[in-house]
Amino acid sequence: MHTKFLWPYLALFILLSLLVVSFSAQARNTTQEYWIAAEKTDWNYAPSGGNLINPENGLGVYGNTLVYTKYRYIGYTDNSYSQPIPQPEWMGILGPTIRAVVGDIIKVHFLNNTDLPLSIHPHGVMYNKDNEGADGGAGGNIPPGGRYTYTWVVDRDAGPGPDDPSSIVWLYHSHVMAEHEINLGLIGTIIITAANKARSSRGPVPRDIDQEFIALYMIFNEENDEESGLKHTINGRIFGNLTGFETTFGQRVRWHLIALGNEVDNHTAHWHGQTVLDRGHRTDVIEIMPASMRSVDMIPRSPGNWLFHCHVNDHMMAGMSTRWIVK
Ligand SMILES: [Cu+2]
Repeated sequence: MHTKFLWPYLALFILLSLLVVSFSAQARNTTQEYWIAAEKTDWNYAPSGGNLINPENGLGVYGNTLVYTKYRYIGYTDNSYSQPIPQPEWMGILGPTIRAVVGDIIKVHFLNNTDLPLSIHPHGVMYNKDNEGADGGAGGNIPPGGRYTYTWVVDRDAGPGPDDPSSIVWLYHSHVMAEHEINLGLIGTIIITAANKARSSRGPVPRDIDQEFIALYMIFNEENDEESGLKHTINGRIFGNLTGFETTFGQRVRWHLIALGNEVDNHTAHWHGQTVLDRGHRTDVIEIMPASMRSVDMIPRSPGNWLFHCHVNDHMMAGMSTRWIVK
């Protein structure tokens, strides 16, 4: 019984256990904090004033009116809500992207700077009734001028499943009168990265990916179903007016595709020049329906100025197209 020889090993074992426990506890307690205001703004569906896909065709009836009042989620640097966080041009009308890693806590400090009661209702993450942002909980109806801090838990069930890529997309939107507020433009996304696939807790992006894009396919209804007011958009822009989907040859690119809206919002997102990998399957068209959330990967193989558009005939005609550029 040479117990005295065991003591150093036992001490080392205890020390290592403590390190593992404290490390994993730390990893699970990262809080991702966001300051998001809802604001009323003018929105131009085609800032160039023209059809950038087929200039000779013009904008048709969809060009009759281009600027409408929208409500948007705007991200700020802190609780003074004075410094908006700039977004890439390709994000269009989308609210700020909330990012977290499985194990994190998300805190969203919401300020309703509009004239309507609003909320933020997340998909995917775990919440209790007061943090649902809908349906009667404390965060379900924030009056004009009101503030609320939502706390969401990014548990295992909010992260990528066994067949998913290393990050997946969830929607968030206002949910007092959801159908009305979604059409107003109160839409954003949450991207959750798997725990062991993130670059770091401060930058919760997947390390096996170089670039992530988000594309919302949605028909905004501006004029009570009048055709001229049915704006067939990608991220809130029509006829190629969404710019900035730019990448370089050989980059590892992930596309997070979402749709929202009505029964006409059945979209087939199609890339020219490239295929995508969808959970092990190759395709160049991804079908999305209202509230669909899909994440697919590509490594661009051909430099070019390529179309990225909805493949539904009526939607193509109505301007649900833009370009993605491979340099
Ligand atoms: Cu479509």
